[in-house]
Amino acid sequence: MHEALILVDVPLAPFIEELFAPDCRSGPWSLLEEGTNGALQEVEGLFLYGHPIIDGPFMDRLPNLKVISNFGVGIDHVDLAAAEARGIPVGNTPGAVEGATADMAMALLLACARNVVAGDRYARGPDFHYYDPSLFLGREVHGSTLGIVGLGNIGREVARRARGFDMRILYHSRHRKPKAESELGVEYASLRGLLEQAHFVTLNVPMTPETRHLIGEEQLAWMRSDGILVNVARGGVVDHAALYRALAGRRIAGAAIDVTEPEPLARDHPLLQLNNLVITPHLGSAGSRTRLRMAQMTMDNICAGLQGKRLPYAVRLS
Ligand code: 8YV
Repeated sequence: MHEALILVDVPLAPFIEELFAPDCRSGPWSLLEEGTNGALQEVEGLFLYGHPIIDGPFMDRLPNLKVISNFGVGIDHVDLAAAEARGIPVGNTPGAVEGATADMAMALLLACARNVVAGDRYARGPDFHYYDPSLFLGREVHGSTLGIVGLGNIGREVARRARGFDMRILYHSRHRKPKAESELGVEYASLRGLLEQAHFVTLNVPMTPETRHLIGEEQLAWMRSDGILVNVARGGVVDHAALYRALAGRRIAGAAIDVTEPEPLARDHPLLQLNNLVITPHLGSAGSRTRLRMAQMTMDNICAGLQGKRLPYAVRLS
């Protein structure tokens, strides 16, 4: 039986391995460095877990590549125009990650607002001898103002959750969204107006040339001094050097980030030394149901692509 070789960019988790179609075998990314031309010719699919850059020259090294299937919705690392020019379909996992990623935005927001991480360390440590009502005073989330930057599928899910916390919700996006405004009770604001008013700012934009360093020195200066920035989008949306300066100088109160650029950051990166930063290792979609659904969709795209069929979850050039 012909077994299609699918390259995977990081070792496959066992629950994903189980879903691999019987007529597919996975191969390690190292084949790209070590493999002979013959071995590269065997590659028919890419199963992308992390965010390796897949551009035209990369695709040209794999002359029999039939499908690129991304485990996740953000597809900024794949050159879609180059894939289209070569007739290689690209798939992702729309609809699978939005709820879990919005959950994570709220988890980070709450953790940062209410000192959950520092409180956890203290409660386990040697200094906790008696209850002190003046310790770890945070900001109440309920009744505060939330600013959502990017009211796409994830941003809307964040808004739904924030309503349960009785928050006033501002949003900023390229275009005003009157339907969402009435459905979700959100108010449009300019980016500056949003940053100046919101106690919490969540970033929910895709990574594009326009959103690179959308939040830099100037935008951080617009934020309230008691403001908290939450990033569950892509690390590149925030200028890390500017964020470091804003946090270290207490220009803003805190930040909670699930994504960085690069990912992971160098272990001695100065951001990692700050105690007003909460950081997690890109856990946005890391719910077990969500990850299973993502794996199924990624494999469904692979199977369709190998058979020359339309991908069930195809990414289209916009
Ligand atoms: C994935 C994500 O975990 O869907 C996305 O865009 O960033 C995450 O949900 C990630 O893509 C897998 O590396």
